[in-house]
Amino acid sequence: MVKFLHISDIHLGIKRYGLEQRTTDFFYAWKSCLEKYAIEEKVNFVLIGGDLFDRRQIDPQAANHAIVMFEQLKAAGIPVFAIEGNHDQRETGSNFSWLRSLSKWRFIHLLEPHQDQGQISYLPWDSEKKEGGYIDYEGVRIFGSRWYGVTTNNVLPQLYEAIRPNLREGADNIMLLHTEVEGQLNRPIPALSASKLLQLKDGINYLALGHIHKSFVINNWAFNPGSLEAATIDEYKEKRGAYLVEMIEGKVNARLVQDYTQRDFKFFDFDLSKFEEADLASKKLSEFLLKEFSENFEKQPIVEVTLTGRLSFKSSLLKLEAIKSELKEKTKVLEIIFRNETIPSEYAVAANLASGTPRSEREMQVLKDLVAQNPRYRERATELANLILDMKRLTLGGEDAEKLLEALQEQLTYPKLSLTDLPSATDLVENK
Ligand SMILES: [Mn+2]
Repeated sequence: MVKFLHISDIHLGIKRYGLEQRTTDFFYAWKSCLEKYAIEEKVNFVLIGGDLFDRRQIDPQAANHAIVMFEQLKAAGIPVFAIEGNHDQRETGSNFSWLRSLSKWRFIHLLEPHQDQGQISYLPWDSEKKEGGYIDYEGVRIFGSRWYGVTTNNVLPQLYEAIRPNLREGADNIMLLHTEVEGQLNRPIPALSASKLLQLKDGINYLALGHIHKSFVINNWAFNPGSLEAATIDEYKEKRGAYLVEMIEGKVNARLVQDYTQRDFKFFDFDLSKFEEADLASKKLSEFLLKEFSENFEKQPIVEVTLTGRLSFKSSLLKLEAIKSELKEKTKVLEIIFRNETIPSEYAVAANLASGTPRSEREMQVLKDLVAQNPRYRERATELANLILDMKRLTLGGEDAEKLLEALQEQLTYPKLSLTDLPSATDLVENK
């Protein structure tokens, strides 16, 4: 039996929100995950499915973050088998990458197929040169690959043809692959089709995937752990982690483990519809957030506030920067991000009408929305829109001004409604 830890997309050296803590968050996720699930669990080896680093050109801190843990793994006698991802792969035409260097320095084994004039072949690990396409660890053979991007669909059959003669009889064969997989991302880029992927199943017992930042499993055979930390707020909401795997004679028992150090995120929606002006809205938003985070949080969360509703003022008038500073000063919140999903007052008129809506309905909706822009009349928007239409009809019917005024006064039963707030009858006639 072998026991191993499969991780991917660690993105060491990542920078977010200009916060030093965000960079170290990714280090702590990597450190705590390896300590808990590799060293304490006494795994036989660790697999890295690509994107160890967030970029090709890393800074010294990111190199430290990587090497500190490789030293620990080395001391524990746990080898690391890795491939490059799209973030940290070598530059086209260059023979150098940080992963190659780490491999030469004996921190990891970077597994790369040999490529000569477009022909892919696999060579066994050369412990002198510290390079190779596959490597044996006791009863297991592990194959590497590269990031092929949009060409993955074309390259995969060639890759498989190159692997096939090298499959190890009577052993468990593992392959590392950094790729998009069809159906796992809602992005309009050509992803690897599931049927192409399943071709590898003939001979490969465990496909160790990387690249997509959420976990998924295909046929208890292809495993994608997702990013260790959340690179975006949306990723925080996804199920991610590492796979702790036991394998006996091709039988895979993989467990997604997630109980390691990660930054906490909090989410709120805040509806701004009911505020007539920006100062009050800012004050209420600030009060709400200060109350929410008044207790001392052990963890310093990153907070995302989605602003919703229909605005009665320009959103730029909200004092978001001041709210941010105050919250960060008075509470343990690490960072606050505002997501503006409000409907600006100037775009809120008849915005959702289907094409082909009859003119009468369209007119009614425009009037209702115009009236509703003023919070004082919002609740009575339908009633007042009808009143305006009545006035228009009477005007077009040739009623004289005196009669119109009478009719208007009759219907304006609410004392707070003043006539000057309504469009004049002449305006309506001119714009018909
Ligand atoms: Mn990637």
